[in-house]
Amino acid sequence: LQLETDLRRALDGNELRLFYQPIVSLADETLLGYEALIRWQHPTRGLLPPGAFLDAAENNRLTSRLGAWVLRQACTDAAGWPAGLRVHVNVSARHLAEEGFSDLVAAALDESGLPPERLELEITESTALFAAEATLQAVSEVTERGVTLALDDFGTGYSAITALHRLPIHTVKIDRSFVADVVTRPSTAALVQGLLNLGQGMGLQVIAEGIEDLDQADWLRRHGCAMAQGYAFGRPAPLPSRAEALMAEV
Ligand code: G
Ligand code: G
Ligand code: MN
Ligand code: NA
Repeated sequence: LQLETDLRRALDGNELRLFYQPIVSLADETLLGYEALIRWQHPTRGLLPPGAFLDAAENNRLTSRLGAWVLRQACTDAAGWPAGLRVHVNVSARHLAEEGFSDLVAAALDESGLPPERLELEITESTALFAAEATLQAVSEVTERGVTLALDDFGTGYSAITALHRLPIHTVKIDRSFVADVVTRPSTAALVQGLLNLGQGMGLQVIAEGIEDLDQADWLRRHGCAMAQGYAFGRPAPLPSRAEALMAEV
C-alpha cells in the first residue's frame, strides 16, 4: 500500500525515467533503434528496476496511467532521433485490453509527431494466450495505423505458436535465457535454430536478446539472425541530456 501511494506520487512528481537499450543489426552492428525500459528514481531508495514496482502498478489500477506515461514519453523522445531509428515500448496485457488503448497510442503519435512505422509495441506470449476480444480489437486498430507488434521473451511461454497464429506479429524476440546457453549447449543451439527457422519461415523479423559476448553474437550471425540486443552492444541507459550531447560534440 505504501508502494502504491509512492507510485502515485512518482507519476505526479517526475520520478519515473525511461532508459534505452540499443537494438542493432548483427551483420554490421548498425543501430536500428532502442527499447524503452522503465526505471523509478525513488527519492530515498535510489534507482528502482521495473521488477520492484510494476506488479504493484498492475494490481492497483495504475497500469493505464503508467503505461500512458511510458508511451507518451517514448514517442516524444523517439521523435527527436534520426529518422531511421525505431522505438520499442513494452505494453502490459492488462493495459492493452483496457478501453481506449488504441486511442492512447494514436494520441501519443499525434502529439509527438512520431511516424507510426517507427513505433513497435512489445507484448508477451501470455498476452496472446489470454487475448480477449478487446485485445484483438486494440491490436488490429494500432497495426492498421502502421504500428508494429513484437512478441517478447519468445519461446518461454506456453503459447508461442498460438500467439503467432492469433496476432499480427511483426517481430519475435528470442529470450535471453536461450541466448545464454546457445554456444555451450547443443540442445539449446538446436532450439534456437528452430526458433530462427520458425520466425524466418513466417516472414518475421527476429531479434536475439541478452547477447553478452561476441561468441554468442557470432553464433547467431552465422545461423541467420539479423538483429540483436544485449550488454555486448549496449546496456539500458538514460538518453544523454541535450547539454551532454552538445558537450560531446565539442
Ligand atoms: O529493464 P529490465 O531488464 O529490468 O526489465 C525487466 C522487465 O520489465 C522486462 O520484462 C521488461 O519487459 C519490463 N519492462 C520494462 N519497462 C517496461 C515498461 O515500460 N512497461 C512494461 N509493461 N514493462 C516494462
Ligand atoms: O522482458 P524484456 O525483454 O522486455 O526485458 C529486457 C530486460 O533484459 C531488461 O531488464 C534489460 O535490462 C535486460 N537485459 C538486456 N540485455 C541484457 C543482457 O545482455 N544480459 C542480461 N542478463 N540482461 C539483459
Ligand atoms: Mn521487452
Ligand atoms: Na525478453
